[in-house]
Amino acid sequence: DGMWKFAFDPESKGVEANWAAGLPNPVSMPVPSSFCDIFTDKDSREYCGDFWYETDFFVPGEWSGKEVQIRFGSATHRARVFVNGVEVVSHEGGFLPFDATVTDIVRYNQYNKLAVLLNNELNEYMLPAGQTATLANGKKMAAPYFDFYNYAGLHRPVKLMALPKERILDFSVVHRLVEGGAEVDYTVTTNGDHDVVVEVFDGCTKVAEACGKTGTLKIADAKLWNVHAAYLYTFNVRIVDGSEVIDEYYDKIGIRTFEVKDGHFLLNGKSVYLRGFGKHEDADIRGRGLDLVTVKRDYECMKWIGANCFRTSHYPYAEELYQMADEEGFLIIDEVPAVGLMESTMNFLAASQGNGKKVGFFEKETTPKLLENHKAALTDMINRDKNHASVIAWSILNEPECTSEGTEAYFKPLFDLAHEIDPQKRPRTYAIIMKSFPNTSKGQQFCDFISLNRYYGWYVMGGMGISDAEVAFRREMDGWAKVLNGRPMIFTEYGADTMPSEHKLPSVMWSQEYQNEYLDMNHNVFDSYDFVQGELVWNFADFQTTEGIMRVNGNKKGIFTRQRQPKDAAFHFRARWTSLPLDYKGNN
Ligand code: EVA
Repeated sequence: DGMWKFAFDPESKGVEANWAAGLPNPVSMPVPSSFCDIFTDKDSREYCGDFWYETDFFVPGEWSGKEVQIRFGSATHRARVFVNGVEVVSHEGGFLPFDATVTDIVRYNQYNKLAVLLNNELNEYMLPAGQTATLANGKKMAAPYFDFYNYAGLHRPVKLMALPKERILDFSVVHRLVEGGAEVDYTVTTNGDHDVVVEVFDGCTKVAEACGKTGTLKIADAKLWNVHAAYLYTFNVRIVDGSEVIDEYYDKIGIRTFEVKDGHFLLNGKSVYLRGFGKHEDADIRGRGLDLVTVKRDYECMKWIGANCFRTSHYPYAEELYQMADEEGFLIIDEVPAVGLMESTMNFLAASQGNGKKVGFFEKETTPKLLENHKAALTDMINRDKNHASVIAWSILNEPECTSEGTEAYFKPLFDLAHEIDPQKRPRTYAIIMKSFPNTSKGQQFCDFISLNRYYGWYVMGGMGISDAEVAFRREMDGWAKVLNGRPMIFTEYGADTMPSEHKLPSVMWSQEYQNEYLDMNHNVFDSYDFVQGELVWNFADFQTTEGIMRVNGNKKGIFTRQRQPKDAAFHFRARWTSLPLDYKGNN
């Protein structure tokens, strides 16, 4: 990380012109960050196409004999990586890590050149989906089918790693509560045949030990991981050859179970009512670049307000956020970047007209390609996040067009895949768009719990019409009651755009007073249905979107401003969430 070199490549000539050996006329660019909001001219901020990053790195001589890799936390949206002019890896998808093995390409005891060609164009068969328009002046412009700014760049840390040739590749854990403690089934993957030893420590005290690549660790009187009361053990894996340690890896694990049962979410067998937010990785200037200061502030705000859960709308976040959730005892619904699977730049609105805009997004020529990309992202997300105690569920899509014929054929393999690869078999869901009703949604039957994005009183019958909105809302809820079959429902979105500058008596839409009235109406509805087991308001904070007549320098549905200061609604939520018991509407 640090200050790298950067250049746009609008004619895509960099590969042929060997920019991998050094960029012509570069500017400096911090990593990690989005490049967009750093620039002061519009063409650069809105740039769409190929662009390059470059840096030099030193490889110590004593690393020779080891496996040397470069790991990217993410590169948005696609990347080709060159080391000393040689292409070493390419990757599609802007929100998950990948690495390049460069053992035989780097020069030891010398500086080496790393160049990365990125591209931020959108299309209909990659995630997230959208289009790339070309203006009359020849410039490309991103036309997202989603409501967040198409930030791009090296958004997460880039790490240079030296690893033993024989090493630990992966591990997974599954927890079980038993009489007098807990059992942890583990699997370790290595690339060799030497013995594996696994130990669990509580602070400095060893509490369990096992040998072999798979096994069960028995922990007497295990301290369980809980909401706002996270307890973490140290999980230590070693590959050994007699007394010699060939490789060693540490991680933190929280022992807990999570399941959906009889209309409730059970954490360690006890009901938990979810409360919190849909979020974004989004902040001033850095865009979607990882910023630990913002991450920490967000957790402080979420603790203050009494939240216990958030959805990583609309893409997997940086790993540092999950580690923090493990430590702070937050619950995460982890979402793959399957957003915009609906053909419209304001898809969430267009789709809500009439009975939903029907374009058959899952019946296109490109659908098989989209499905392959979707499976790859889902696999990578689950493999990355499967061991986090904080991760309780997988969100497999956000607001897809789920009323058309191809829905079932598209959904089934994805829901099956999530179950197959997740060792903990976490519950699966997707965020269901307005106007996809219990009788018209062809995807809801795949969900282990139902997640609704609803805007009654905002996009639907807002302002003076809010009393009618409540009637329509309740009518819809009565319909869902008939198809739940013991599944809980949560709200993954509800919210009202609110300008922090506006106060009005009596209220009008966009004022702080209206946001509170809107929330009261929604909460009244939630409170009158026992099957509603969670409320994740949209959004934690105001965030940047594409410019347009629907947005005032971004989406203003935040409960906090983009600078992470409270709107009036934050105090409203604090009063509600700190008074609702953890097992509100529980079965205990
Ligand atoms: C909104 N509605 O209109 C939100 C969007 C979000 O930002 C949605 O899932 O239905 C989308 O991305 O504010």
